[in-house]
Amino acid sequence: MSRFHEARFLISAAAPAQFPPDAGAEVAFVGRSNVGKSSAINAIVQRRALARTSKTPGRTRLLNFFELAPLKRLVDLPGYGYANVPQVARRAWPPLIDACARAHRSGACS
Ligand SMILES: Nc1nc2c(ncn2[C@@H]2O[C@H](COP(=O)(O)OP(=O)(O)OP(=O)(O)O)[C@@H](O)[C@H]2O)c(=O)[nH]1
Ligand SMILES: [Mg+2]
Repeated sequence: MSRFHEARFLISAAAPAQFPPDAGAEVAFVGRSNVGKSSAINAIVQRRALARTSKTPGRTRLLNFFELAPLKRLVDLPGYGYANVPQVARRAWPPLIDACARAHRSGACS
């Protein structure tokens, strides 16, 4: 039984302005495409499809924020490296991932 039975999807962000308010604790999952970032989130909350997964690299295309409990969030990021998605979408990711990393370095998140 997961400790996080109230886990819920919060928002998909395509730009830093859409990130939830920077309060509380947040853990972001960053890594190459298809390594199992979204699956790791599902394993933590013990749900099959809270975060969407796929056998094909490039499944996660936005920053998906999940709330485990009030002010405790997980963030599922698009993978870097190979991704079977249009160039125009891929070019948007590095600045988004950088913005997320900067927010995490700011100290408000952990
Ligand atoms: N063997 C094995 N396969 C796994 C594991 N975790 C995930 N997978 C599989 O790896 C594939 C990719 O999983 P995802 O969780 O979608 O990977 P991701 O890192 O979120 O991928 P992107 O969203 O493309 O960046 C799926 O087919 C999963 O079933 C694991 O621990 N072991
Ligand atoms: Mg994913």
